[in-house]
Amino acid sequence: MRTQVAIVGAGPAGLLLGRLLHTRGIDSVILEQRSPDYVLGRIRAGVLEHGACALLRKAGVGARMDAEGLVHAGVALCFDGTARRIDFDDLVGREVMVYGQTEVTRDLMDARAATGAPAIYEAQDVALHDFDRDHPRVTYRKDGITHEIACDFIAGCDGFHGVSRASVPPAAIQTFERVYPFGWLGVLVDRPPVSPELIYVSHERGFALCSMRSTTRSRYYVQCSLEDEVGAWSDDRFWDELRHRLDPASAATLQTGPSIEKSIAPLRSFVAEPMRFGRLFLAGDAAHIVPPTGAKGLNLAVSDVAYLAEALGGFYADHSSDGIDSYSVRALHRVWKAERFSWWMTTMLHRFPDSSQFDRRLQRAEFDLLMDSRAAAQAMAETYTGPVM
Ligand code: RFL
Ligand code: PHB
Repeated sequence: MRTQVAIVGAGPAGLLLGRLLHTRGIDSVILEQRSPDYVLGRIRAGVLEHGACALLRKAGVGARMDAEGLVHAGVALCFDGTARRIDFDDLVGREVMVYGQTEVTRDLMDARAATGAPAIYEAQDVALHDFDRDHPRVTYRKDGITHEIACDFIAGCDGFHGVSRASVPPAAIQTFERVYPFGWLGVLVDRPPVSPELIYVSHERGFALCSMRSTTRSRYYVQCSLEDEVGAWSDDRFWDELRHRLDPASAATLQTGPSIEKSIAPLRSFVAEPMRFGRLFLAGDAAHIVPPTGAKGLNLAVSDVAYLAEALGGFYADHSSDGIDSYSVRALHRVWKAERFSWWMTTMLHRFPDSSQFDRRLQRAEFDLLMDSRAAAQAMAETYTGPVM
């Protein structure tokens, strides 16, 4: 088989890249190691920046998001029981959309199926070859048979544990990492959210987050120990812990119920530089990870592939390599700003095992600055809602 761009991974980065290339008349083949149901079963991000929404609309995959997504004009921050609102509309005139990653992925899968463009699921042993030459190839095994795809470029959109970044010779890549000494225990529940907007909570007992997927389905998180097992957290224990950390008004109105999903995610900051190696490009979690506190993971995947599609579009339409030559620098400029924001939100709101009362007072001072200074709140709102793409 031959294609212009071989895309490894059918998460949001790979599927959206395929869609953006299609709208520019560029062929692609997507290779995914899991089944469609497995990909759709992963509960992950929930917040789309203003610019990510605009891009999905432009790519013709925004209709259901606009019909079913929830526009949020602010978030609440709660520190030791006192909750205050950050008003995005007033501060920066922009909003975010609460629309689950699962739904974005489903819309992109449906759009790809409608075009008939190939997406090969349950592809095993995907291997990348010759991306340092003019004619790269990707091989994979399906139903016991080995296949080869000849291509012009490879897009590594296969997440943090994928094969693409791992295929780069170690001497050609530099990585930067911080692993946080705690995780997030997440619960999905078919109950209306405790508040119409997200609440980010900092409490002596640890961080918590009240989010949602719809007006009837909520997503809640509490900071937990990395040693914790999901099985040790009964639903009752989870709700008790969440109530403890919330402000009194929210704790009193929280509607609890049986969890329909419960999982623990570790928190990590990670960046690989550069994001291009000859004819291989990395995009999304394959190149970088942020802790979820800033809600940036999915949004970075979207902006990476927007830049990459533009770069490849320039190559095919105008025979210009300017875009592909500047892709890595352009993407990393945005990535590091999101890394800083996600690290800052994480540091301000979580309880660290070795933290002192001095550290806690500094966290309080960060919160007070956001509440007292319009400039500080504006900087937070600008970064949370995201740049205009
Ligand atoms: P994905 O979504 O991980 O998709 C990568 C795809 O590549 C496939 N794959 C392979 N395919 C072929 N061959 C191989 N060798 C392959 N290896 C892997 C995988 O099966 C998968 O389908 O990366 P992408 O597209 O870059 O999208 C990034 C986002 O998914 C990610 O940034 C966010 O979901 C991060 N994230 C969260 N972000 C938020 O903003 N808010 C959250 O609440 C949030 N929760 C999360 C998260 C990430 C998590 N992970 C990765 C552990 C919770 C979790 C558990
Ligand atoms: C979520 O809804 O899962 C979510 C929302 C905001 C975050 C992280 C996760 O910062």
